[in-house]
Amino acid sequence: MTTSIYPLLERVEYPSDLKKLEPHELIQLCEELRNFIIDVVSSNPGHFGASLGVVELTVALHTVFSTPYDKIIWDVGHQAYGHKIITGRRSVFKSNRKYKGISGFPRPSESKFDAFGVGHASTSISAALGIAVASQYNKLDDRQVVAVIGDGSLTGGLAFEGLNNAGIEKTNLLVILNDNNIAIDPNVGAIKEYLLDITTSKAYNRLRNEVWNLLGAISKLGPNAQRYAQQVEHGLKSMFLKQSNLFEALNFRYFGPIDGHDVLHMIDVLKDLKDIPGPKLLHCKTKKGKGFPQAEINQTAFHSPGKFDKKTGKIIFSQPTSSQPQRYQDVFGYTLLDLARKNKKIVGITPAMPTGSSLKIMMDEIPERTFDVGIAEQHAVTFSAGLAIEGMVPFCNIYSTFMQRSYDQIIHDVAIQNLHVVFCLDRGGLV
Ligand SMILES: Cc1ncc(C[n+]2csc(CCOP(=O)(O)OP(=O)(O)O)c2C)c(N)n1
Repeated sequence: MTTSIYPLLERVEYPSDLKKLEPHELIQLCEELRNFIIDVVSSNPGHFGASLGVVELTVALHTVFSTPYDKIIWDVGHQAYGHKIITGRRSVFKSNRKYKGISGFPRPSESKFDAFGVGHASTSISAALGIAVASQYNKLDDRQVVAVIGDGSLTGGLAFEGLNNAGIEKTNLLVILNDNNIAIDPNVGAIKEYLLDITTSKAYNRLRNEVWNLLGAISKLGPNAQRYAQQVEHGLKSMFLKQSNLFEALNFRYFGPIDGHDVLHMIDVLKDLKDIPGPKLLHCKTKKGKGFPQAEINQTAFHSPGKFDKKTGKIIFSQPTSSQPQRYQDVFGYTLLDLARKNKKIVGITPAMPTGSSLKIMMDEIPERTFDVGIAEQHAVTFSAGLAIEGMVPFCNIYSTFMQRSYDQIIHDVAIQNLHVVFCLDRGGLV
């Protein structure tokens, strides 16, 4: 008789099966789910580190919420492999990203558990808000709607347009901030520093813990006491936190930061949050690549590593060999560096893709003339226009598919003003 290496995972076809598991089994399930992802993605390449980082979050969400009635919207969707595996697609997961196989991203046409089609960053909050408002209109008042967004995707303006709107809508939207302090390359910008500040601020966390404990203690006394506790908590937070917390200032109730790898604690917290009305944000700290040492250390390479040896972590064929032609992006990167050495007005701009676009080659040698502006293609183009109008020569490098975000900026801010911005598009193939 052979024993399975995934005894619990094989019992979980759908999220309803999670609800039958004991707490210690949920912990083991997370380990099996993680190993299953490592096993399959090492030989059938795809996104990797992001899914490992949200294993516990995925299990906690599907344990607490009643999907597909409740809606989980994954931002970008490159982290949703665990979600796919425990929502009926374990047996076909080996066909991930293959011809006639399943998609590497959530697709509503593929599964009713995929609440929204994704791929481009920063859409989750707007989409979730739309779903929440429509659900309210359709009298589905008990439906829970959750957006899961990474700290990288939060740098996109669209995410803030969503937060700004959600803060005045009376829906019970829950935004989960999956904060791992990295996008593909290290995350950039003031928001990143802000998130680090609130994670490490002792005074802030003491207040947060006191409020949270108070809420927990009183809520055990019954529904009226719980409502009272929520008012107290809200009052306290309004008083102390509104001016010091970005999300509170946007009318969100901010919870956390919590350990996004403690599945049982997350289940408790999510259960509590279910009963708290209005827009809420739960700040979870996670590690990208969690559980696979090489992916934890080299997070950029293991974002989407291609094939790798699951025992040694060695990436197979990640670099071109001498017999292979140089990669398009490297020709671009070295050529730009060459030009920039000769012309001091040249600057390089990338929206969060320094490694992917090889702008990193110039960044390493001339950091003062290269700008990673975050996942913000619209801003990248208009920022370039501003540089150009002052006589700089911006090389604005954007993957072709993400350039779609900036059409208006290309026309309105660059072309009509006849500004000298050099656009460099790559990944223009058939995907
Ligand atoms: C509009 C857009 N620009 C760029 C990308 C490429 N991209 C895919 S994932 C990613 C990083 C996302 O970072 P984060 O949201 O923090 O998630 P993590 O991978 O860290 O879990 C980027 C830049 C994209 N998907 N969409």
